[in-house]
Amino acid sequence: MTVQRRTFIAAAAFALAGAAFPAMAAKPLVMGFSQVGAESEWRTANTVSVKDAARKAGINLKFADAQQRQENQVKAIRSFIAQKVDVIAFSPVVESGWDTVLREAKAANIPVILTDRDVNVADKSLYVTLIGSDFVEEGRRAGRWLNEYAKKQPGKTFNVVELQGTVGSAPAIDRKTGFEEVTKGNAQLKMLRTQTAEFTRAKGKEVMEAFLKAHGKNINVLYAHNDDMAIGAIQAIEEAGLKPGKDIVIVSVDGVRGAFEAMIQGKLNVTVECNPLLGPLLMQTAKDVKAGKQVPKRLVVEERVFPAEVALKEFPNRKY
Ligand code: GYE
Repeated sequence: MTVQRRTFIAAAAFALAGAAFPAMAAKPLVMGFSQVGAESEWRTANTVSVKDAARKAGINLKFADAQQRQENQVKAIRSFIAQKVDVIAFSPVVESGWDTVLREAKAANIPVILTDRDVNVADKSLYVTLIGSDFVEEGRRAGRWLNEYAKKQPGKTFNVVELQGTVGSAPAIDRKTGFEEVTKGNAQLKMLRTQTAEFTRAKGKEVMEAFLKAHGKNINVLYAHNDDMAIGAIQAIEEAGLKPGKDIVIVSVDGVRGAFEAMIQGKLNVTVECNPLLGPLLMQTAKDVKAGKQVPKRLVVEERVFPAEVALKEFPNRKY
């Protein structure tokens, strides 16, 4: 037997043992993950993705749900530091207020990976990378769709209302920015009202009811920063005796199943995709970081726009 062949067999045997007994091959990596909460269909899909991917990657996941509160996230991160986890990952509920706790993680030599939402810190070395979507681009895509829609009815003006996500969160800030950037020069569009509905169905319904009370049939378009708020608003619109998707054109973001169902029923006009299936990339990145590999500061996921016309055809392909 040649040396090469012997080395090959030894390596294969080692790989096999590693596959069969991962615990013997290496101590499993421990990840502390602080999730925002369970405010939307998107978030639920994201949580499932993270948990599944951790299991498949043999990563020991310590999962904490912050119920949409920053103070809970800070507490969870401090507890991960105290437990000396290998990696901390979290989806920050809001952008600001993270410097102190992230400095504590850095002092403890624990790398931090951001998923989904960005933070606003002066010292970018406080986290390794951000894995997630380009929310400004999502806002632009929503705005571009509306520009095209308005263009088909020249001379008509459209009164727009906006349901914003959680105040101070990256997706709410960026989806507003991107949308404004592409629609501000459009004389056909007039922003009537904009208010937060915290990314939830219940609030989406409540705030839309208030909009309808104040402006009634004068509202032509709703731009919702996520599908859940749009779905809540659809209920309010129907209860007010109007037809969602027709009397009021609705543009939203995420691309969850509920949005496809609403589009198939003709109640939602378009959804801009935001991919929640970040688990596998997160686990791979955590392993790379622990192995000392360089990872890019920003990992952006690919996304599309789904108008109602393609909803029926695309529905069976949706994974969340
Ligand atoms: O769009 C919304 C969720 O941060 C991208 O949070 C995420 C957003 C998502 O509550 O539905």
